[in-house]
Amino acid sequence: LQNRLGVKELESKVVSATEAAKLITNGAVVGMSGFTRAGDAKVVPMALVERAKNEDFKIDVYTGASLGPEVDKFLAEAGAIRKRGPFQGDAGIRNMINAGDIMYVDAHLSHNAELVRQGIIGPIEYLIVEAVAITEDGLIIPTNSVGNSPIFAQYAENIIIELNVSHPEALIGIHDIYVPKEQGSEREPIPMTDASQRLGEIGIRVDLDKIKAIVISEEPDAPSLIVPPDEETQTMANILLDFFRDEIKAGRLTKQLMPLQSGVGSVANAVLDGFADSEFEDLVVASEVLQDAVFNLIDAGKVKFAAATSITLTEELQKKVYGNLEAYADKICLRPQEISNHPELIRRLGLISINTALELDIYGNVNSTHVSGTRMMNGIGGSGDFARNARLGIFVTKSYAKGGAISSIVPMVSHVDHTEHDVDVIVTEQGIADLRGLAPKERVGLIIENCAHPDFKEQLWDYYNRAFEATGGHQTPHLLEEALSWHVNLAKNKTMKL
Ligand code: 0RQ
Repeated sequence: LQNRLGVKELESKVVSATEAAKLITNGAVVGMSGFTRAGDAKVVPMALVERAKNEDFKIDVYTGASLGPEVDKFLAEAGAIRKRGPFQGDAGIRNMINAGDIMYVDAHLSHNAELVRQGIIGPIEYLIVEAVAITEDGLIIPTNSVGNSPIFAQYAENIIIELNVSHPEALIGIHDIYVPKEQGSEREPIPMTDASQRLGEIGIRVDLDKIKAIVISEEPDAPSLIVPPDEETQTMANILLDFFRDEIKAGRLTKQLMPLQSGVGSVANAVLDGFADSEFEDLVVASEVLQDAVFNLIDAGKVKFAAATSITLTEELQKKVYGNLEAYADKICLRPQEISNHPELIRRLGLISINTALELDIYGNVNSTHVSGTRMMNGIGGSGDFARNARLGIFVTKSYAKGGAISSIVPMVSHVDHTEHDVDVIVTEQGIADLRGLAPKERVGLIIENCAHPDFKEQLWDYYNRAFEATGGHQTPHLLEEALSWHVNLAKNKTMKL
């Protein structure tokens, strides 16, 4: 513990999780660490679950992104969450959100920090943050994610630290904590022109008087749920790699490409895996989550630097990477999500961003969040931060879902997360549609012919042709009474096939 708790006076703050959990007031707004099941506070939330079983207890929970089961399943199912933001990815809390039991604010992940600064989110009574250490000079060193913890720490009235000794000390030095000042005259440009630049301190500087409790923990993170590439995700990866090759031939990219961002999930991971046996080299990753593939690419000498706000690994890779973190220390960096996802930096660095759609329409609008327009899946996460500001905003999805009953390409999306203005390229296992510079009516043929599943092509053409006819060729032809009929058919007959 000596190495982990550098400020002697704080030793008196060490208490049990139960004691710490008692500090939080019913009805409070609570910030928690954690981003995509990495670096979450775990033991204090589980003590809150116990509290909620015995008394009236409900709080608003804001985090970096999705958490493991402690909060997004057990705390939710204990009825202890009134409102949740800005991202989740667990069936437990998802079902409660869609049953109307929990209010959910699904937000761009770069936006939270400004909302905290403005007091829209808050007042935050407590931040519960997982840390690997508190240094002698009082810096809180987060574990394997940074998320929103720095901004929460700045604005929260109080802080509870879960000092998790199961995380390797080698994490110390990996973080780069830089927090922009208030908007307005105080705000300066973020001085980063290269994704590997460090701008801030190795930990979160806080007013030590705010630290009300320290709980020692050994709970490991819930491992990442990534499934390995299948034939179709592999095909999508190959299509994308060929697209990058064409961009190099056209003189728009070099073999180093541009810094890569990829969303969480199997396709994103498969795409990155695909670089391993390719001619691309000296790649830079500037993403929000570093999944297994990034570490494999560092090992293969393909990735020279990788920055993000979280490291989310499968159990097997967790063992390998954390057992040998020193080997990666000069090649990785974890930043606050306000920085990893900052529009200013995404645009300046010229990112290539790859995110996932649930469905998209014949004009290129993308729905990443709402199943059939009403039911929340996970959330927009960082996909909007990246897609709108990237040099190349790419969306991937299989062309069908649920065994072929659902077409991922529909006449009109039932919810829009990424408008046609933010979507440059679409990839399915069928092929690719490069929409850059095209008018809506020019996109239709590419999307249907290259990306739609063969079972739905005729149906899509039929819709478009009749919409064109009926509107006399409007900018974006639609039959308003029919535009969502595929979703209605799905609800009634369990298929989008007419
Ligand atoms: O459900 O497993 O029950 O069959 O959705 O779909 O194809 O396994 O793909 O795991 O990558 O998830 C968009 C949800 C895709 C995810 C989404 C059903 C499908 C399956 C999952 P089953 P897949 P993935 C990173 C940045 C948010 C935006 C983003 C996501 C399940 O990638 O949440 O990228 N992205 N953010 O059957 C009904 C459709 C469907 C459908 C698929 N059209 N209708 N169900 N499914 N298409 C995140 C962060 O920033 C933190």
